[in-house]
Amino acid sequence: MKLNQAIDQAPSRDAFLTDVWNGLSCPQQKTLPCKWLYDALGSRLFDAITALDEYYPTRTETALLGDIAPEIAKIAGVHARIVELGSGAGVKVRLLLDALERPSAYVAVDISETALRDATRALANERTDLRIVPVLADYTRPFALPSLEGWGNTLGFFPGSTIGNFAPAQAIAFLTQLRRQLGNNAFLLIGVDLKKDRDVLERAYDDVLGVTAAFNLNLLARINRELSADFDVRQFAHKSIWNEAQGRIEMHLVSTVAQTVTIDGRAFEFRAGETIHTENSYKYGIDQFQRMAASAGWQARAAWTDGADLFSLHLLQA
Ligand code: AVI
Repeated sequence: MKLNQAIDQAPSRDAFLTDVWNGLSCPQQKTLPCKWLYDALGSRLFDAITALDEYYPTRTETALLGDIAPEIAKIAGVHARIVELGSGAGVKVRLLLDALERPSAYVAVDISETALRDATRALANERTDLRIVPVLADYTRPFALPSLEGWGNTLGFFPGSTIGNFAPAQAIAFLTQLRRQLGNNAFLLIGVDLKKDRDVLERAYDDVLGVTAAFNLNLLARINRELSADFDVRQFAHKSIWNEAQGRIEMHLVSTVAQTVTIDGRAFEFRAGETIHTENSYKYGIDQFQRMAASAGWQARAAWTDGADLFSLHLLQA
């Protein structure tokens, strides 16, 4: 087994507390950064979301990736090393690893320690030939990538349309940072959810089983667990809306009553009906995304969509 020791750049409790205090102090609209949705339970709930009937992105992208992996493998060439941002359960990367000719390394970057450990251990048991480097880090902030010698191409992999969770300006900054980190001539394979019917989108983020609601509400439960807070989670409700003007799904937590919540000794007032904005999920047309990638210095090499035009995969080159 060639599983390296995880490189630990996990965010601290202080960083979490600062984000929560700052986000809940905004007078116009309370907000919380969506990256904090992914503690151990949040990551499991997200995995459950990906299996829901209403949540089309994961199965659509996985099927599309299965179809195009041989094409990607041809372009990436022999001994490529994959760097995956937000590796999660590591399901999709197996399709790439299976298609690539003798991949030399797999660097898995994730913010969730349990997801990273479980996924890389499982993969190391299956792929004894592969060097696997887990990096525990918040990739939305500058972080160090291990230097990997060897002569294969670097193939960045950022599936799932997680790029949609950044505001457009942040997405450009992130893609620029990634281009510098991955290096000259590196490739980036990135999944991007497409614009579509409001109904389909809203159902994908408000499923009948309430899994997405639990995923969203777990953020408050996590704040209670980790930041000595006293949210009464029952007094909040999940809401998702398609914001046509901004081209994004928004997730909110609605305070159903007027209430005061204390977080590590500091009190926050909520009006009845006031919301905490917890996530944006931007959707892009093909050209629109390629223009955004170009302004971050990436060249579009190819783009693929599924038959129903639900989801796209883009291959970019630095
Ligand atoms: C991780 N990310 C791409 C998901 C999305 O679709 O924006 C997160 C998610 N939020 C609710 N459901 C899924």
